[in-house]
Amino acid sequence: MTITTQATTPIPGQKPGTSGLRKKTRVFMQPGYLENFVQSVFNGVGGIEGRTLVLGGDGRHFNDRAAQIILKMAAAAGAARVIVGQGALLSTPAASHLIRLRKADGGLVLSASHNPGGPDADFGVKYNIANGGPAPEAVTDAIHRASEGLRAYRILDAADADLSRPGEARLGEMIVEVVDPVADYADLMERLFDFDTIRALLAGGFRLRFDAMHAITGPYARALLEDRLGAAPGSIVNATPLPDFGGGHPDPNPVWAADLVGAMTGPEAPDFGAASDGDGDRNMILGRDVYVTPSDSLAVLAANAHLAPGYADGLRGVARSMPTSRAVDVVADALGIPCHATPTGWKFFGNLLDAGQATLCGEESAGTGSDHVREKDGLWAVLLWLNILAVRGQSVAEIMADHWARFGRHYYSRHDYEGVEAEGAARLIDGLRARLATLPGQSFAGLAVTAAEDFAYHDPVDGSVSRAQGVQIGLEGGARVVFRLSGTGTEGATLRVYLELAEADPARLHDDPQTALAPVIAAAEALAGITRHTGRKAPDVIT
Ligand code: G16
Repeated sequence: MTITTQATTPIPGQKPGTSGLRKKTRVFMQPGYLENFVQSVFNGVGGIEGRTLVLGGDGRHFNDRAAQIILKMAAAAGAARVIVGQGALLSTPAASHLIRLRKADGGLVLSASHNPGGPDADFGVKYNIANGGPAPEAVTDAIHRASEGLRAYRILDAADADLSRPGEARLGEMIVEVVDPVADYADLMERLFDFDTIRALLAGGFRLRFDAMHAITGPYARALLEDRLGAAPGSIVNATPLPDFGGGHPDPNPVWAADLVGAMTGPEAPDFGAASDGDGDRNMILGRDVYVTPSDSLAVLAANAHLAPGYADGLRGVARSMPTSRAVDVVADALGIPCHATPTGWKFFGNLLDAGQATLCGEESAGTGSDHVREKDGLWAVLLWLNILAVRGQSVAEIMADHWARFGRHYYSRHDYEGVEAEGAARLIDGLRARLATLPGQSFAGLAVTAAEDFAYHDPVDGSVSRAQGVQIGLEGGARVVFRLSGTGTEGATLRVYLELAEADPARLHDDPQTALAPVIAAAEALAGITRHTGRKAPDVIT
């Protein structure tokens, strides 16, 4: 078998964002585009000769072809072994676990996460490091630099590897090891949670509905919830992964998982509902007639994690992304453990988890996880919720009411303005940045500003500093608004406006969030001029 060295030129924009490189699928399918990026990854990490990598993806359009190209390039680069999920499939948390379990040097995950899939939708490639977590900024910067100087890529001239069944084969000198994508991950879950107690709950008539959104978690949810825990057949819906996610948008929020929200409404609804995203790292939690915001979910999990065997010794600390509500801060205070605030992006949790400074982490963007892997983990959150529900013997609504009564409620919502003109979005953020020093003391729509900053993160473990991570503005009465631009979109800019109001008054714990937040929403518009800068009168997505 021969190795071809293909001359190429740098392709602008191959800079990994919040979570890997995400582009339109057709961009990735252009001759040489994927190859340039993969070679830049290999070069950026100092070469992969003799190394072991993990490879898999969420099954979206181009997943299978991309996997074959990557295998041939890894072989050409001298990798010793690539461990691939059968069919080139692996959920993001399962990939993270496999990297750790097999002590691999890193891994490539093919996914654009919650973005739609298909030839006219999105594709992505993420590189994870040896701890199983997303590449930190130093590594993504090195990859980007490598892409800017790329002159050639190398690829083995060989037939496609057979990824259809578990086993080992050679591709050139490299071993391709195909593994069951589910088994190791399911075993890990069984070690963390009390499966007997959950099994008893489900046998006692507790009904659940898990919506896999035609994405990667279908086979994982079937194996865990139906096969190992005995949930009634049919509890998992949209369980077959499809290359275009059935034409849906595999983002588990009330907008894109509206079917599930509908199914969880009314007296006949199941007791528990959940969904996960394209690559299985996000989650949405629902009870009958109740939606749990991701920020609240993190707080409830932190307050109750000790009820699961894997966390029986308590938590060493918790971490949330800066825009995530401060509900978990209140729990951490009560538990007497540290609470860290990091920039958006799971990669920022890696050091805290490795250093044992945090056990649980979470984000407002429907991500929760722990130190069991180095990614957020949708099914893990579902199982921890089930474990808590089984031990406490209460409904989701009762658990939420208890939680708010004890810790107060943090009303929370995120307003997204998607695909807006990039210049207008940048002007809005820059305009706020320029006025930060003068904002405190001024009032907007009747609310006085108490603090204003452009969030910068000082990593307590490696001392690195990440600046300009979002404009955070404190308002009187325990309110807060954060403005930032998404790092995961593929068209124009997406402006995210995060709105929060802390409420301790027992008489005001059960209002509609948009109503409770109305003054904060008005203040956000007055502060930033959202309509003026984006031309939009209302957000595209409210979560
Ligand atoms: C990714 C990151 C998350 C981040 C989310 C939203 O999630 O891993 O840490 O919170 O994007 O980021 P942004 O606000 O920049 O769009 P995923 O599920 O897409 O990998």
